[in-house]
Amino acid sequence: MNAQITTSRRTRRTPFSQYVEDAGVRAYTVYNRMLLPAVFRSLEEDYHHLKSAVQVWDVSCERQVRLRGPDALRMLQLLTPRDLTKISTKRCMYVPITDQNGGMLNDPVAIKISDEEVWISIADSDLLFWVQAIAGCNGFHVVVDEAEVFPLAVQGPKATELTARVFGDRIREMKFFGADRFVFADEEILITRTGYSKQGGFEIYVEGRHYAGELWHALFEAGADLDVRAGCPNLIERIEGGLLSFGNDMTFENTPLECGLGRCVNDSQLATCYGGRALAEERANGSQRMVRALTVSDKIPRCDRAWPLISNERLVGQITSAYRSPDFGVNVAIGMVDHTHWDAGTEMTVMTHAGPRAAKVQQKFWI
Ligand code: THG
Repeated sequence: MNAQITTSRRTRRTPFSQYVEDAGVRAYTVYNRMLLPAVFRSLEEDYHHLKSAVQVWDVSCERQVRLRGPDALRMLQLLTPRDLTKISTKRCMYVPITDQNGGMLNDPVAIKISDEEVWISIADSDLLFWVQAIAGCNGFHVVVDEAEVFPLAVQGPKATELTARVFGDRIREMKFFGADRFVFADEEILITRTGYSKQGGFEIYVEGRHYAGELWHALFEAGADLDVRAGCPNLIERIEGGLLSFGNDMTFENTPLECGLGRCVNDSQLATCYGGRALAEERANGSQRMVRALTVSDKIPRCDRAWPLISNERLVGQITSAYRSPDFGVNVAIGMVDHTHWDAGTEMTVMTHAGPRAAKVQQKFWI
């Protein structure tokens, strides 16, 4: 493509956009109608740095769909096939949200704020409308809105050290998907041990815009000797790690079982949650297709459309994310593959928009 995307009021800026630009952001993408940095130096340079140091990410576009009222948790449990018994103010959960057919509407992180409040930290789809409609049409005692919250992620092998320097050593005691409150600038701030990378780290839920600048600068001052940099979710690292991207690797045409999220589909919920009946049937009969890690041969163009997977002149799936991995020396890819062709080692042809390439199903993701 030889064109640029332009910005306007619709491509919402964040409290950190100015700092991200001062740090030299080279490309943005749009996520939930908000700016999300995509590249700083180069995808490859950002990748090596993420895997060796620590980065601060403006992930304000992870919008918080907020449910407030006595029915908030009961309603959340109807929205997802995952059993929420273990959610608490100290533990958040990854919860696929399904429609009446079991199709994926979003794959957010759900955070319990109190007995009467939850935040759904959404991926890139308009979940707010679905949740508002369900609340409004079923008489739930819940008010649903988008909170004025702007998450900032700290990711990388040195993320714990940096976050502890700014928020205190209690950070080090948090478990994966733990949640807690920490003091900064006289504010109690929610932090979770989550983030869209396999390098580990935290997400800080900045409420309002007033202390955003102070926090950004505190992180960069505290991390100077750690080579902290502004960064962003890295396409290569997240493919290696098998982190799915909603709208790319799955849509409402896929179920969480097809997405490899069977661990988030609990039988106890299937009689009651939206789409539960379809999911129970799929579990009983077996899925028709599933997400797979694949490699692709030769040089490949940017994967900005689905690439058909072909075997014996038949369509057997598609690749939806792919990029050359510097560490593994192959093109790493994520695809959805029919049951007839999903076994590890199966070879087929992928029709990229620059021509056919050889594709091979892998046993697992790389990290
Ligand atoms: N953090 C928060 N909100 C988010 C994201 C995030 N909203 C948008 C997007 N990312 C949602 N998608 C994901 C995808 C994967 C994970 C989290 C959010 C993730 N997966 C773990 C893994 O695959 O290793 C395991 C999760 C589990 O099984 O419990 O972390 O990143 N706040």
